[in-house]
Amino acid sequence: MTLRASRIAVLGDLSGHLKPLLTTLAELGVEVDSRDVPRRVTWPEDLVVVQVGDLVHKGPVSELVVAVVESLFRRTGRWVQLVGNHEAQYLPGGIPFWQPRIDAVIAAKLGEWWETGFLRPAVAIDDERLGPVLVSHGGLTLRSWQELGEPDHVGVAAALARPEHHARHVLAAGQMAARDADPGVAWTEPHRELRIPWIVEGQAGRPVPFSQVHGHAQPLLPPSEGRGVPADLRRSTTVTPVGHVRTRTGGREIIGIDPGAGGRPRRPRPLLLSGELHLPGA
Ligand SMILES: [Mn+2]
Repeated sequence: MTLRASRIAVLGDLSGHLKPLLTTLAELGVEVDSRDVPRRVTWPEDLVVVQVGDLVHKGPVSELVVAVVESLFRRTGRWVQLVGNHEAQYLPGGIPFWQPRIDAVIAAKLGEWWETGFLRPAVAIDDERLGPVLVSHGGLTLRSWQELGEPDHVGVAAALARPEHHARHVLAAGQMAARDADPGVAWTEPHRELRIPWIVEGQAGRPVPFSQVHGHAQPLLPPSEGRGVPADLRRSTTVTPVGHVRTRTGGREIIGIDPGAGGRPRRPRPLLLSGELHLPGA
């Protein structure tokens, strides 16, 4: 299915915090009748929200965030939910890594979302300014793209939606979970696993096929900056006034939008795109 929208608001990690979500929605013109799970929602016609995953853990109200997202989707149909590594822990084949676990009923809800296809590995966007864009939780590594047969952004989103690719290209953990394997999109580390290989590709004169938008971790900012950021990465990267981290390579951009919430409520500043949103398998 393809949706056209003049405002495709790509929203970063929420990490168990509800207030920052409600503030951001209000700024986008969404009206809800409650600070809890809304019963009535007034949603601007030109708006679609794509949330990049990590709804749960760290903050105080993971279960409530899941319930609010479900309500927004059911009442508007204009919410697209991607899978983060924190949701992945509750899915078949996901790696259990975080304690305490969320309530079992809500965890089962995430499993239902995955089975019905509401919870997605990635979506593709044709944006009026950026051109082709792939949106996922952590970003698609160069190696995964090559293993998938080097498809375009719509082809990647379609491939990742297929269950046979979930273990290797969606749920596999890399260095952030102290694993050696090349990570799937729910787990990609933003420096060495994502940006550096794509920068090398661009420097080699090979065209980078699409731009990417991801949440999951803040490139160049704490806590990952302490790991030693190569000069090439610093040179090609800009941090915008709202905290988006934009790295240029091969005529494309890799844009990190995780607000770095962690234990503190931080407002996810949406990246506003405009154009066509491709939803595989729907
Ligand atoms: Mn994450």
